[in-house]
Amino acid sequence: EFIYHNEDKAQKIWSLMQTYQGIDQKSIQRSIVNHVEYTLAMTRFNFSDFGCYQATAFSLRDRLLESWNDTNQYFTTHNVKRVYYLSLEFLLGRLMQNTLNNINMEKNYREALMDIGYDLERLYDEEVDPALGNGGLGRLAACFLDSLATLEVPAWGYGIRYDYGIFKQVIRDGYQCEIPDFWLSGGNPWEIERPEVIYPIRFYGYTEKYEEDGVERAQWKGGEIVMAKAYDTPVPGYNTFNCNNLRLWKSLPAREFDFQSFNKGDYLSSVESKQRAEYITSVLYPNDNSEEGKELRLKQQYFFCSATVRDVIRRFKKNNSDWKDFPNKAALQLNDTHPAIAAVEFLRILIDEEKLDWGEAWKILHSSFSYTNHTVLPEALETWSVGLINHLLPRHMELIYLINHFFMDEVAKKYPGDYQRMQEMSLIAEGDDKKVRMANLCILCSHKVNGVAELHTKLIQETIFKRFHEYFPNKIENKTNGVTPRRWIHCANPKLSALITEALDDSEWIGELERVEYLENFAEDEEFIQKWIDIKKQNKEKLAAKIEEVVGVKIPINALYDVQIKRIHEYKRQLMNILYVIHRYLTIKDMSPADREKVVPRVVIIGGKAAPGYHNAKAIIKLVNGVGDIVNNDKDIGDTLKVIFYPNYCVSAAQTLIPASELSQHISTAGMEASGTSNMKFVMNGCLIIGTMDGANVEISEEVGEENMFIFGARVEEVNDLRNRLFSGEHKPIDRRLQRVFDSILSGTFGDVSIIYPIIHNLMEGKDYYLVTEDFDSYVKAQNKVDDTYRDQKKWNMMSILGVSRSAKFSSDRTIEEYCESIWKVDRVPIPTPNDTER
Ligand code: B1H
Repeated sequence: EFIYHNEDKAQKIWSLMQTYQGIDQKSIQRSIVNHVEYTLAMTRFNFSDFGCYQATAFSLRDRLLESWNDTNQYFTTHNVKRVYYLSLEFLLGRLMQNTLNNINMEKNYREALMDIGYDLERLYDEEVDPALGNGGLGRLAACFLDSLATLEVPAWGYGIRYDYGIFKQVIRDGYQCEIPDFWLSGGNPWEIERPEVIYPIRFYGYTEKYEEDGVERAQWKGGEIVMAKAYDTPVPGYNTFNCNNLRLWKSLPAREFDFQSFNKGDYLSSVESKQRAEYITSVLYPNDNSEEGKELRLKQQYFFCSATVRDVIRRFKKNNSDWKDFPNKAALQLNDTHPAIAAVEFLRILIDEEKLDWGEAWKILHSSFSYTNHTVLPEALETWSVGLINHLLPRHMELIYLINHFFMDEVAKKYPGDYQRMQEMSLIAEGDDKKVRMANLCILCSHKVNGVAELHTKLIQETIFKRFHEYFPNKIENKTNGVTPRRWIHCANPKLSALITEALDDSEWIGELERVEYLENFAEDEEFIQKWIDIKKQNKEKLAAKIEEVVGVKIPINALYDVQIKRIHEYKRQLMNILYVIHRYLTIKDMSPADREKVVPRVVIIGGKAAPGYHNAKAIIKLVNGVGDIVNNDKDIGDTLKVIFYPNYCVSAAQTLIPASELSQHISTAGMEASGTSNMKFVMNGCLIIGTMDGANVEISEEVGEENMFIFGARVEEVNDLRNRLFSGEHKPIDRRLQRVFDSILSGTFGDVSIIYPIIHNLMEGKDYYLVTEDFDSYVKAQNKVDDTYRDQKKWNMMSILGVSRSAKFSSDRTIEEYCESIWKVDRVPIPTPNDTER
């Protein structure tokens, strides 16, 4: 960036660069081949598909860097307000196809590669799937990056460059096994290492108090230092020259030796302590919707927050001198409470290093930070023990106590004598092991807090954050999640994308999903419906081939493809799904051959990872595999039912599964799934939903119409009563069909009983927290309706087309526009596109 301070020098260097990369075939080929030769040092006469993938990725990175540099230069000279999205997870998925489409070069590259003997689609499959996230929360961050760049909002993502992403799941003997995912082994052509962007990060130590100009001040000292080094990944927008950035931090040992041990002659142990530094960013914690409370996790959080806050402040200071301007130049969004410590770090820097007074510092912090809550599950709400924070981050613990002290004073003034309320709102949960409640901290430090779907927001306002909602009535608001139509329609389902473009007679819908509304006019158009059916069929064929390859089971094409893919969790009720499948199997077994002919054939596909320590989730995986083994090999029922556990569900698998699905299941106990986002992706791909009135399903039903979905189950208002009744033993007897399913499981029909026994036993005793037994009857009825509807293909496809045409609300572009408007207060900044002569 510094070279631009000197205009002449910049001009000279630019003239040496001559121009941007050309978009003609020769230029594309030359840049790829140059990378084969000079970057990869492979033989130019015969390079593998993987080599060609790498060289192609490098050539794309070159192009992205042009717009990345221009974008950052422009933002800096115009001193624009930027959004910073802080997240411990970014579940990006593969980048090549998305990059090519966003910069509108897929066709050019396909032809250029074809001409030298390479097939672009095969190269796509060479890319590792970068999986630095667990599930919905991490994928949401990735969709947001795509929309932010597309909407030309100046925005950077900040996170951790884990060496190991989420584990790879393999199934052995029906059990989940976890394989470490060292995703960097083949190199990462999309990132740029920034050895010059490094920050020292302190851990442990002590605070020293001193006086300066009559003011008492504090300074954090001692402890150990670990270095944070930046790695940047360009984030191109769709159909714009703007290119944003994702900056991920890696931990490194500090360069100097620990001279104390060195002088004692203990060279080896001084090197050992350095190696510990590198562990910090080694591995992503593989829990979705639950917290482990491990010291290393807190280290990860502080490590990345400190580096990020310092980086943001450095950028601010380059162009600004008055701290009061900070909130007009930066909006920091906390993706759940995982980066909560960033707020305290920011406060510490303002007070201890920048020497601002408390009032000023608090105001700046509060006007620039905001927080998104993603769950109401108690096991996922983060708390950290006071002892641990005090040990690892002593100064931060002092500041947390100070924040709490001022806040409790305020609450006491407003509600004198209401100790119950003070206890609930305190940042500290009292007890033998005192804990800091990170959500309370985030709410206090933020000017806005948001839930991720209407129902979820209402729930946090009325339950977990009730007191805060009373206290700050305008703080908590809704921002319904969304997904990017670029990856989830255009890339994942190119044939559907082409059909929509043909029907609308232009492709602008990809950047403005509102336009798909027009498809409604085709919902009863026979010719259009036939094309619609053909596309689904081709996608099903592709999936069937994949399943045969990875699972070794041949599945029929003419069956209804029924899919539930998400992390395995009891609240998501994969168990209810498989219990129904067993019921269906037993019912078909009972039938005469003539009646079996009339059954709508189904392929039930279940996929998802269980957290490695989550025994019940693992038991459910084992059961699904056990059912598959029996059903898929039962000659009596033939092709009327197949049950597939799809291993290692991940973003790239979703891109094959979703376009091939006809029915998808979103069947969480009402009130437990904050939003769900795959439900949106399925609707966009013409898949119908069977689901409960939970999370974003509620809003999907408002948009597409309840008559176009299969909604069932207890509503959120009923859940508590039903649960209490079950637990008090007042429940009605188990449904006889369900009892038969239990009996068949317990008799060993589907393999080893011991693992699943406690779960089934509890259900029979009424210990059914997730209301599986309660919702079963209503679920069976909804499933019957699915079959009846599927028999009427015209009706089914009409519902499918209507779903797509009414899915616009669920584009993350809409979500991001709302965040920009009411939380971040940032504007679009389109950067000038280089003109044709420069090209
Ligand atoms: C969601 C998480 C989550 N909510 C803790 N909470 C984690 C909590 O590593 N941890 O400790 C990781 C993840 N993830 C999901 O967020 C919700 O369950 C979905 O309903 C929602 O759609 C998604 C995005 O908002």
